[in-house]
Amino acid sequence: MVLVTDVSSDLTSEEQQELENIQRRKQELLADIQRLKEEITEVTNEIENLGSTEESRKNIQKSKQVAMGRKKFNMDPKKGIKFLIENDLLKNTCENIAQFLYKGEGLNKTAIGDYLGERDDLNISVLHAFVELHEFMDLNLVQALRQFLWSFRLPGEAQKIDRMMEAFAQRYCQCNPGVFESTDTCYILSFAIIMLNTSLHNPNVKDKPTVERFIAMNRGINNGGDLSEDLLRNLYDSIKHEPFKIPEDDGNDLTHTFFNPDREGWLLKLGGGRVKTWKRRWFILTDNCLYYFEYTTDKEPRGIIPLENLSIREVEDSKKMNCFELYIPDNKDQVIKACKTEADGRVVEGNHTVYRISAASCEEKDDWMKCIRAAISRDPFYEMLAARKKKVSSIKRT
Ligand code: 4IP
Repeated sequence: MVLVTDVSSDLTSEEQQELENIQRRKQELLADIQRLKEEITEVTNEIENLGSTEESRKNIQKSKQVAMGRKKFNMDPKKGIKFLIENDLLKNTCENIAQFLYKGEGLNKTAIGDYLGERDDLNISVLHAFVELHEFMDLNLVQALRQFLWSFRLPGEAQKIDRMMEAFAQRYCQCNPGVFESTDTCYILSFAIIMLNTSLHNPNVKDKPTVERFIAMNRGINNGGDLSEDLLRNLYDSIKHEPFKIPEDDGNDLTHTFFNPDREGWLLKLGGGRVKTWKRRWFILTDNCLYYFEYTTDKEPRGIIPLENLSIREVEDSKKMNCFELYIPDNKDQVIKACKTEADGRVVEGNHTVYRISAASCEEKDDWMKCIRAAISRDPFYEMLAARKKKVSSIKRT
């Protein structure tokens, strides 16, 4: 066998690419072989057990039911847990359910996150038992977050994130007394780290924060005092050298996003170019964004307008009725952050300082404006975070 790594430095970039493809295919084949081996072992076991004692037949039956319970859980976490409990496959205690989720065998991490984020008393108790299973003693905050954020996928809803991160901060402080003055400090710093991870590793973020900026951003969060610079530097370096490994969201693609819109319908949009033309577009309002498509059946939008920081107002237009506009308050010349697809398929940044839109009737205009207003009302999560920051920085230290 040729030792490919010895020659890789002499290869052209095409050869290098080809080599990487071969290596990737090899990995995939190895994974397939491993899977097949596991299946063969499973089938062999089943064959061996066939016709054997009553007990082993029961075991086979049980493992089949557990597999079914896992599938149910992945489709609907609450139903899955109910099924497992009703069939005596899982004991009905928070500790046992938490253990089952913590082991996570065959479970989808998005489903685990959804279950743990629910507001019911049982789910909240399971969340606490789940967090207790994590051992954070002598781990720095980044190491603890790595472990925690890999054990499930954080759901998108503000209240859920808040509950889960609160439970995390409590557990971290319990395992590491004396590191932070309060759990709020731990909570806020955890978010600062998650945001730092995005800023440093998301290629779309151009302005990468320096360690000095990170330190400055976290002034006063330790109940009015500062955290040690060494601690913050360590955390910064750790994230810089190794980004968080976050479980893939197995179902939350664009199709999923468009599945449950706040509102959708035809509207006319005024183009952003030099020659202004009105185009009929299919608009979908969901997840705090406005998407527009050429046809209702298109999979890819022609444009996406994130609504964060935008305002909406009614306007008169000399050519069209029932118009409204999206704009940046107090900054009429600033271009709105958005993206659009060019005729040749390239995705580029938008160039609108306002988006002028016309609805077919006055009722439709009012309804669109109402829905968009509701969507752009400020992100509740950031408000919660801001409130905590205010709280910890205003505490007078004695
Ligand atoms: C186009 O006009 C369309 O109105 C585009 O809208 C618009 O892009 C273009 O603005 C504008 O020039 P013509 O088709 O007459 O050339 P859509 O993408 O919905 O087709 P926006 O930014 O509104 O999506 P510029 O700024 O890309 O030129």
